[in-house]
Amino acid sequence: MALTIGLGIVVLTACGGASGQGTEDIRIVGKRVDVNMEDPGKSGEYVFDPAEFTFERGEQLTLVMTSEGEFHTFTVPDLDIDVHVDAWKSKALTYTFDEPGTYELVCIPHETLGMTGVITVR
Ligand SMILES: [Cu+2]
Repeated sequence: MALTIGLGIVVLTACGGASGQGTEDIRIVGKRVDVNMEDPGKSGEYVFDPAEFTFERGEQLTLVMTSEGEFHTFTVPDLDIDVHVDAWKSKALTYTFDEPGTYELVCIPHETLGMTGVITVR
């Protein structure tokens, strides 16, 4: 498989109804992907579940992020994605990855505690 790494290329961001302000107005566009943001408030450790993602280039996704007992972020620095999720809340991001590559995912407040992940776009 031939993967090219796209550097500095801005990908297409969400079209319409990207991130809901509350838990209730989540709108799913394309394929739903659930991301659990775990912490000692419930599951015991600071992790993304899952922490590794593989997506197809051009595939429209809605990432539904749900936080346990603390504030977390779903941050992909290379793509300028930075979604903030309050404790016990959910937020959705509709997104299409356009550039194949491997992207680092972090939760800003818990990165040093191991709350990181990897997104592969092929
Ligand atoms: Cu976190």
